[in-house]
Order: sequence, then structure tokens, then C-alpha cells
Amino acid sequence: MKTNALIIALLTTLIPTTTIAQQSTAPANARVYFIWPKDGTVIKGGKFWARFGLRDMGIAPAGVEKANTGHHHLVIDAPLPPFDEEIPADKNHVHYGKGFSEGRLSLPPGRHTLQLLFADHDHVPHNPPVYSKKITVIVPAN
Ligand SMILES: [Cu+2]
Repeated sequence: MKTNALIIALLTTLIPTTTIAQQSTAPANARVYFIWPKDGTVIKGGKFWARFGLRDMGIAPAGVEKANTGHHHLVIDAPLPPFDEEIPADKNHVHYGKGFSEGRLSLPPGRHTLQLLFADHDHVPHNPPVYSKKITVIVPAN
């Protein structure tokens, strides 16, 4: 009986209570980067098109499962989310699930950080994760 209790205790620890998302793999050289803006760009009025570059992978819309593809995510004024789960969708985490490589942004005056994080059909980052450097843009007060 004692052994059974131990086994049950072990199994309980080993079986995760939450479902862990399946991560897609990415080629080692894959890279996402900002074509524009560049780090430190001053953007009068705060409205602009951000343009995303991608190397060694392809774009596929969300929901379309295909090896070495995914879609862009823009992380605005936030740290990178966990890599082993679905990227949240809110004002700090913008999904380009239709497969776009550019997005219109409107930021209030101040300093803002932007970072790209590529993710698969389920919005889960790849393994290894493919993300850009974090850049800062400055929107001057009128
Ligand atoms: Cu997504």
C-alpha cells in the first residue's frame, strides 16, 4: 500500500496539470528584424507603418500548419511573453495572423519599445524562438 501511494504521488508530480502547447521547430539561422523603423527613430505624430523582415522562414496565415512558416507578432512596450505558450492578443501583443509583413501603428507621445516575435499556426513561438532585437522609438510631444 505504501508503494502504491508513492507511485500515485510520483505520477501526480510527473503529469502536468496544464496542457503544454506543441512547439514547431525553426531553422537555426531564421531571423526576424525591423526593416523600419530603426532603433532610435523619432516619429512625429506617432503614426507610421512598421515593416517586418524575415530570413530563412516563410509566412503562412494563422491556422495554416506548414513546416518552417509562421506569422509576425509585434510586442509593444512589453517584455517577450513565454516561448512555450500561445502569445497573448492584446494592445501590447499584436498578431499579423493574415500573413502581413507590415502594420500601421499609432503611438502616443513618449518612448516606446518594439520587438518582433515570430510564431506558428497556433500563435506559439518556434523552438528555437525567432525574435528581433528590441528597438526604441520616440514620439515627441506636439
Ligand atoms: Cu498569432
